[in-house]
Amino acid sequence: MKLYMHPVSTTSRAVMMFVADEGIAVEMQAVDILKGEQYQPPFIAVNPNSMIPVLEDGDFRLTESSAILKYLADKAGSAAYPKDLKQRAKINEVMDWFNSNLYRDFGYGLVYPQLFPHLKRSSDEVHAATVKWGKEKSEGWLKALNDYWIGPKRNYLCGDRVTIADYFGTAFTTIGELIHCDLSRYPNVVRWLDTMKKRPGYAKTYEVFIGFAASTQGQAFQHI
Ligand SMILES: N[C@@H](CCC(=O)N[C@@H](CS)C(=O)NCC(=O)O)C(=O)O
Repeated sequence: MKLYMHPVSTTSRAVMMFVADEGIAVEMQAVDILKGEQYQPPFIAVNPNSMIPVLEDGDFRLTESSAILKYLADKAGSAAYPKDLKQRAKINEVMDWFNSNLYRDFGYGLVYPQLFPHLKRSSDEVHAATVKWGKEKSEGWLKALNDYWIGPKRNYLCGDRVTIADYFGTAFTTIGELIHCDLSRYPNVVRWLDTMKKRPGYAKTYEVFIGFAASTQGQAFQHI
């Protein structure tokens, strides 16, 4: 199998860390999204959406990080995506929550427009309003993540065992590190991230991401 990815990409990191932890044999094919390789014809032929990650398994091709994680977990028979209907439904629920709520406002609202020139808005006024909206909405989602989805008792999002939702959610929640967010007012989130960062696949998967975050230190960001 082959994964089109970039080590800084949020949605790639979700899949990469799971693959690393589970020891799934996947060849990594980097797509330089920081230089616009996703908009060039060779990659558009792979994914007309110009986005990573993309998984290839023989002639089977799959986009969407959530779908890729579920496919890989099922293919590997991983305990991180149990077959029980209700357990699985709760994992799907929280993954949908991250993908549609937190990612939209934290990633595409607050963080990405401040970091990536092609996502900066066309006027200063629109840009500032986008970032302000993203910040306010992200604060609400992070509070929900802290108080409801994780809460004071759970070690992982869906109970006491790691699931694919945790790999997915970790990738999205760590986006804030790129603009040096301080999540200390969300202690359950910090505790859960600390737990995830102790997993075997974290250091290798996040190495380039951590370096990228270090390179933005000292820049003036609107952040939490
Ligand atoms: N819904 C997609 C979103 C993928 C996505 O946002 N990918 C980003 C990297 S994290 C990307 O490829 N961005 C390219 C661009 O913005 O030009 C998924 O979950 O896979």
